[in-house]
Amino acid sequence: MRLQYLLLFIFVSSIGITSCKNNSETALIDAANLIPKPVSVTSNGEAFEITDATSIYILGEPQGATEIGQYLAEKLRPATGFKLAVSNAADNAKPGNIYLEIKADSTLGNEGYELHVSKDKITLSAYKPAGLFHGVQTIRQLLPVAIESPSVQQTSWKIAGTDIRDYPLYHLRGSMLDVARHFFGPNDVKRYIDLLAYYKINLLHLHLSDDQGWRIEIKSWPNLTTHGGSTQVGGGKGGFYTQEEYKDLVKYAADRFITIVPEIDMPGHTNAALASYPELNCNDTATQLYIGIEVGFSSFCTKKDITYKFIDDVLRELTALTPGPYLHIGGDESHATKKEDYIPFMSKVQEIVKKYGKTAIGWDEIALTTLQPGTIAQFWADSANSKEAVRQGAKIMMSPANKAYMDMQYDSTSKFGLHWAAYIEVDSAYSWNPATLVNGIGFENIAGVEAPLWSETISKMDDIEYLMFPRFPGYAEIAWSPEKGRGWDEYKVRLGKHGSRMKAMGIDFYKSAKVPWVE
Ligand code: IFG
Repeated sequence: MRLQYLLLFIFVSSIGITSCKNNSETALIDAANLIPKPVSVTSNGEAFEITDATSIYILGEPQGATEIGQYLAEKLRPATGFKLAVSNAADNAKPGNIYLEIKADSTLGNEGYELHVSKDKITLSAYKPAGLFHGVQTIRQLLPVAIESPSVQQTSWKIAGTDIRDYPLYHLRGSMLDVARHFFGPNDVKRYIDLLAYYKINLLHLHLSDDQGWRIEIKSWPNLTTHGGSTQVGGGKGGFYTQEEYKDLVKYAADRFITIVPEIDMPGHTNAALASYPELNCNDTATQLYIGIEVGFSSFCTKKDITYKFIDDVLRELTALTPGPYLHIGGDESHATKKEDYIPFMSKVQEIVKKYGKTAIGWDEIALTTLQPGTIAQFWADSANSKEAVRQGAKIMMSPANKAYMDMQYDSTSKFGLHWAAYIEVDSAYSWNPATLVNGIGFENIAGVEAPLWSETISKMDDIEYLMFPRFPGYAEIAWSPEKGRGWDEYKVRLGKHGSRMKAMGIDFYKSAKVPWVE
């Protein structure tokens, strides 16, 4: 009898070993759970291992690929402890290495890439450097979670053998950070940029001025920051970016293929400026600094010439700080500005933006004016405004408050956030299609998708991460991945496994009960 049990034990354990080996391979492939989901992913059953002998080679003419190779090495070195030298190579013949290549395949577009992982090598190719950069984010997500550790981890750095061809659905994929209600210093903004880059986002809209604070140094109007930047919601000390600090943020973002879009909100949401300069007020009397969270009570004096000189000076200095094509001129909630004054005002401001060679973006109320060719209307609440913008031939940035406002509470128990638009749980944040949400706004009318984060109720990076995650990966997927086949039931499983990556990156995310989290 004992012999039979022994034979049975040997048989069972042998199955265990083989299936364990197979499990480790399938685990590698499942470990991807890539977010945003690529256009096409096939596995080839192989696996590549990054070792201390692995180098990163740039094939052919670098054309900007070298910097991406160095970025990849910087992302892999802390957890692996490997040297990962970066250099040029004439061919990809040597096995065990990572090859990056810019190739003349325009079908990938400016941000697409191809990634081939075999047992011998990893080949990442793209039409432009931005595509290589996005491909690097995919490599990070294909590696074991431990790759995001800031210190050396003892594990085998295996990547499932896959062939990926990937490119974005929408051209503009963004987020907005409100640094006016509460000020966030340069290091917080750089962390925010790193998080955006990980999800293949290419636009960061900074809400630089509002009733509670002016956050960007304007040399021709210094009181804007010395006085207007001196406080914030709740009365804290506020703060602002010097032009040097701001230039550093613009470069940090650009190095990660993210364009910064600065917003000076006007004619409403302007109390910080009105408190800084009496002459900007119709009664020549400066207002008091404001530390509450009401909206719609302030307005530039649209009848005064000095108002337009002020705006010209501000937009001139901002243009010099903005290599990107866009200036955001706000235009929302101007309840203290008569409509007959608002319309010519926003027309004049668009003319100033055009004079400085930039393209204007404005909240959807801007459609009350005649829109300059190229002006983008940002849909946040009023579909009638956005349809008017479409009628004028303008493109729409989709930021529906009841779907994409990350400052909305998840539910009534959320420790931060508001709920005037909606409670937005993770499933609701994911389950919408920008191209069908508003009738009259179709795919061809949409410039992009942006998830704003207003900061009335938050003041620290942890608070930002609580509201931003786990909803933000879903917005990134809505903006990047094909709409066909996208669905919450499939996505929630990927997100559940992705939780360990967010944890490894030190993201303080809200553990929504809607998601089947996997430790
Ligand atoms: N609406 C205001 C924001 C902010 C927001 C908070 C827009 C365009 C409510 N304007 O959204 O300034 O207060 O959820």
